[in-house]
Amino acid sequence: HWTAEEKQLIASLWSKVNVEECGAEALARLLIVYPWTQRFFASFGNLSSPTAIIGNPKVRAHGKKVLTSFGEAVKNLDNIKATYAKLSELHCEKLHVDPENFRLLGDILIIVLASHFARDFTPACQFAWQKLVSVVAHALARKYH
Ligand code: ZNH
Repeated sequence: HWTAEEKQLIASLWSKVNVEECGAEALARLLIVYPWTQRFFASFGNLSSPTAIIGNPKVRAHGKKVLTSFGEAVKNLDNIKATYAKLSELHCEKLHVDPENFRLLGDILIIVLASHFARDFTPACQFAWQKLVSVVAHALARKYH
């Protein structure tokens, strides 16, 4: 269900993304803008202020891990459900992350990409990425019942 143009827009933007930088920024923004998401990361140490969150090495490392994993969707656009079957189980059964949080993180990722790649982030590019973060959120939420 992807057009050739959408695939191209996604791949070309992704090729410019620094997963370490953008992953760290996206997760830090999630924890700052939606502070209740901090409860999943009690083991990450000091999350007491925006500065602490941005400077927290565990937040950075986990942000990179999550965005790297997001890259699997980019590489497997036609097979996203299967790609995240195991991760969906993990988030549902072990981590108990409310799937609403996948949508929140997706929206934040869009903001991070738009702010880093303003010129490339055309409305058509945004459309393709909104679609992608929505498909990823659905795939991750799939094993919830
Ligand atoms: Zn998550 C983990 C991915 C979202 C929470 N994650 C994780 C991992 C991965 C991921 C890959 C690792 C696994 C293993 O180790 O095996 N995520 C992901 C993705 C996404 C996500 C792709 C989207 C896009 N998460 C999310 C959210 C949240 C979360 C939104 C909340 C808020 N995760 C989580 C946790 C964990 C994880 C808590 C665990 C951590 C530790 O280390 O402990």
